[in-house]
Amino acid sequence: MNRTLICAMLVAAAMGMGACHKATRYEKTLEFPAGVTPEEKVAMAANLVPSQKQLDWQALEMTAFLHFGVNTFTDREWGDGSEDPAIFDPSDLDAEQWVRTLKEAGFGLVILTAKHHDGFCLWPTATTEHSVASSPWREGRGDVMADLRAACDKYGMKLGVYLSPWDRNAACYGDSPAYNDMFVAQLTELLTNYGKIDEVWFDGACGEGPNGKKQEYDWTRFKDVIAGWQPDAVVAIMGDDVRWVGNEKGQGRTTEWAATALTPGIYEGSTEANEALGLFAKAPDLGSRELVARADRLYWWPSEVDVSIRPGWFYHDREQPKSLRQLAEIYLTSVGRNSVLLLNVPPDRRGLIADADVARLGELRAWLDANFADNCAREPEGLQVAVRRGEAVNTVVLGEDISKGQHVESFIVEGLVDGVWTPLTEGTTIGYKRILTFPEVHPEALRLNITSCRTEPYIRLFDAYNIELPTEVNVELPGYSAVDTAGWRVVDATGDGAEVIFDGSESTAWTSAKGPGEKSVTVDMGAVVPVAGFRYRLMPGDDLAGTVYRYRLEFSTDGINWAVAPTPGEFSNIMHNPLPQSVYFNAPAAARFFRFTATDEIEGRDFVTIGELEMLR
Ligand code: FUL
Repeated sequence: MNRTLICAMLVAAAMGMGACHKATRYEKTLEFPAGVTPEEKVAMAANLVPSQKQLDWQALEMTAFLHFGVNTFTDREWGDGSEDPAIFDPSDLDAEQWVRTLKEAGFGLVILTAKHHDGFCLWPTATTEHSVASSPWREGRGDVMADLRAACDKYGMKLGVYLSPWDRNAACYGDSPAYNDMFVAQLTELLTNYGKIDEVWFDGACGEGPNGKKQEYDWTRFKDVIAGWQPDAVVAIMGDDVRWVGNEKGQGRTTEWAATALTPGIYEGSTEANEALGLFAKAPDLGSRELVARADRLYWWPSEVDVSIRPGWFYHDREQPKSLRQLAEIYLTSVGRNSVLLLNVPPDRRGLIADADVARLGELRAWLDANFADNCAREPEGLQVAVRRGEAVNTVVLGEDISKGQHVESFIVEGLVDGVWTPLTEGTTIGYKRILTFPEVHPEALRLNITSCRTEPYIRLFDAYNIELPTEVNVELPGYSAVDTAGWRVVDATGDGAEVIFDGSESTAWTSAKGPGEKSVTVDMGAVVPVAGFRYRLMPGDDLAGTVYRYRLEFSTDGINWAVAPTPGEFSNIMHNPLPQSVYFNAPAAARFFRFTATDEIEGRDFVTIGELEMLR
């Protein structure tokens, strides 16, 4: 009997005889008893299921982030905590505009950065003066969280909070018990004063406090506080309900197991457990059979893809939203890869979602509606569907009933084309939702041939569409261009071969000499030019070793007298969001020479790499 048929029969059997089929299910976590065989482990893994709140969260599919705070007004990505609260003064803040825009675009939950790494609180907290209460906005009587709560109630939107554990303002940060108390107090205010909270988002960033000591967070206590006040809230990243996918580019894995051997970072012993299995957040394989065989425990820890609609997480006037094509692709590589999309849409200095972003979200909704409204699969029979006569198909949407676990390990989708079953596409995991595209065909029917599975499959979704990706629109920044590099020459550099940083090639990069201390490169541009900003392009490829984190840029007209350019001096968040870094000055500097000095590599390595260094005019 062929495998497809067996699976179809099993599905039918499992569906029809629900009550007879009694498997022991393990909710959220599973510990293997000593002595179980790899096969038994796989069978147990098949019965690992999500908690109800994880299921509810997964079904949202699209959730939104709002990055807003002092960085919106300083034009930075990471504030350092020294910001004057007086700069927080949105002229026209309207949380209803945020929620209405997001709701219309199809988002079901919105998460506000109630406090980012700079420590500034968007609600009037009793724990610090570094909050909206000290700002001129609404004469210190405003509360962004309260406004957002009211708007969410009005539009039927779920609410979440991002509270950064890393706090660059709190004087007690680094004095671990004292800061943990303060953090718990902040968390308690947010969880008790703003109605139902459905997601709490903790980033794992951790630094040293003013006392020079590294803060040690009390994750168990934070988790208990949330469970006490908001038991239905999922806790993301530094929590055990929702897992960071591992990049900020909007890309889920093609093989994405929600049942994973990766131990959440908040658990004691997680570092050792993950090291023993060679696992880390970005690891390509988090749940294969081989891994399950080596693991002691598994977790239902599904993936969330967080990405910003703009290059940065905060609003910057000179940046543009991603194109519709990019957003459509992000949808396919997040929701379409067994993940929940968390798309950031940062309000601007008015306190409104920018017009360009409102328009783009409207386009995204229209694209989703136009492309995924007309399912031409009909008459499902087991793992086979008929296709409406004469219909063109280039996409299938598959889904497992994950309330029974995640089972499918590999599959082939075939189409009955001109009377012949022809392979159209294939994949590994399916999970909650999997979207696959292939060259257009006109099949009479489609069938799902599951080639490898953990116990039996439970397929709940098998749809077929003919989608069209939007044409790409050029998203170059208006008004800026790179200074022509003809005649440039390296005057001095920490290591040979630095000319490649201005060779205009995306495939070359300079690696400085190795050793302690700063690494710099000095270039003579041949003539004095007005420089309005600069762009650091990283080394090509995925290897981030050598990426510059902190730097200094200096200009000179004569190569003797130097002035430091007005830059933040830090490519904040570059380790997680390794995009080209563009920095723009308020006023152009006149320069013939520039000296770029890397003061810190992202992980303190003793060398740096530069793909390209462009001066902008
Ligand atoms: C990161 C932060 O450092 C970014 O600024 C941003 O908030 C992102 C969502 O998480 O780790």
